Amino acid sequence: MKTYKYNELSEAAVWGLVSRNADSNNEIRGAVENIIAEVKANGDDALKAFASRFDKVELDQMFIGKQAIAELANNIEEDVKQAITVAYQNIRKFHETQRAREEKTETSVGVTCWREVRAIEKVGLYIPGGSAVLPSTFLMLGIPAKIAGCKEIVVCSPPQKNGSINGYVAYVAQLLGIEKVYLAGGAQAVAAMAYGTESIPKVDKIFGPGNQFVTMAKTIIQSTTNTAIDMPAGPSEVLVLADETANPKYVAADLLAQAEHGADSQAVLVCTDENILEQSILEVEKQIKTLPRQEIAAKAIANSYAVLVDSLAKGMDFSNIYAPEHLILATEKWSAITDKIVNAGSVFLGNLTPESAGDYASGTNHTLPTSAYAKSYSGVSLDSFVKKITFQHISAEGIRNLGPTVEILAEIEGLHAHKNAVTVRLSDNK
Ligand code: HSO
Ligand code: ZN
Repeated sequence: MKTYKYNELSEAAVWGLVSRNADSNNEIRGAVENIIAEVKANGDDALKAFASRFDKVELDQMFIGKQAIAELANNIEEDVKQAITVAYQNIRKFHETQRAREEKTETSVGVTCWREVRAIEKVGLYIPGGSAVLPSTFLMLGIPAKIAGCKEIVVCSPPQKNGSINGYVAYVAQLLGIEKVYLAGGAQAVAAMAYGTESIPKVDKIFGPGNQFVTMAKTIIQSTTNTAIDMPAGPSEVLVLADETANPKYVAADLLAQAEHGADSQAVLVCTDENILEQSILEVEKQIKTLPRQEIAAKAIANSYAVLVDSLAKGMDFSNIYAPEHLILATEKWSAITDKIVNAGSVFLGNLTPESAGDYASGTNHTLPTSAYAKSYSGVSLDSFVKKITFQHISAEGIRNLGPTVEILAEIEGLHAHKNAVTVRLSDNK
């Protein structure tokens, strides 16, 4: 891992270091546009043809139903059932707290304004199944969708070679009370949920991570259909901010947990202590050899780097410019610096809080903004599955109070019909 000294870097060099995934790949765009057009034109037939071509499976049915889900779910190991249940309960508990209600406000006498929450009616969840099957992502998306009260939750996951879904994914479906999982993966699944096919319903918003094809499809349908997406998603990333109180073994393990996600993942170490920095890099080299996904992790590590900083405050400056999806504060002094965090998707405090805990089971959501979108986006939460509708009621006294203000403002904008909508009421309510 290449190491830089923060105080020797020019501003341009820092921007160079933090910039990632900016190049839009036109080859991918072209291929994805073709897939979308094909699904739009030929529905299920196109999905079956793509399943044959990409997933190497001939589908006669587009989904796995309740009975098959129950059988698959039943066959998984007991300890896994228990682990999934613990994660389910913690994620549910945390997301339940996001139901906060807002008060009604009388903005001026007789004028009352408030917001009410309504669930997005139809949501589509994309559960990846390529290089890694992610039942945890199903929990992270399915739980807030259920709490929000979304009427229709459409779930797509690529079919396995046997034409079915993974048993762990089935177990999560059962816990969530979801009775169908559609067998569609990649860009074609996104297209199916955006346009609808004979068997897959069109949805209002699509959620979930995926490879570059899935991400490109989400980006395209967001601007070409009225289906929304959760957030622009790029490769996963972590920034570990460490000092002399960090444990190099833990730091390395956290960097590698990120690196094993994908060759294009990034794991950045920012450290105040030269010795801890060097030891952490040595640990990465040691631990990587033990990993089944070491080839993927090695590519990600080659695409990663370390930065030596003079203080935790300087490290936090760098982190805020980077705006990491995950920020780990590998220091006993974390409480002194949390208020300096401006840009991050999710934060892990202290030496005993690995990102893996949040990835799976502590309760927070692991669907987070990447590629510096943490500067402007939040991670997925209950809010992502609802709309907040504003309401207002104006009484006779209220229109007498506020009416003249509206009339003047309508007048200066030259919008006389607006003004008149008030005037006709005022003349009846003197
Ligand atoms: N770190 C990923 C989530 C994940 N990790 C799923 C393991 N499984 C993005 O936050
Ligand atoms: Zn992860």
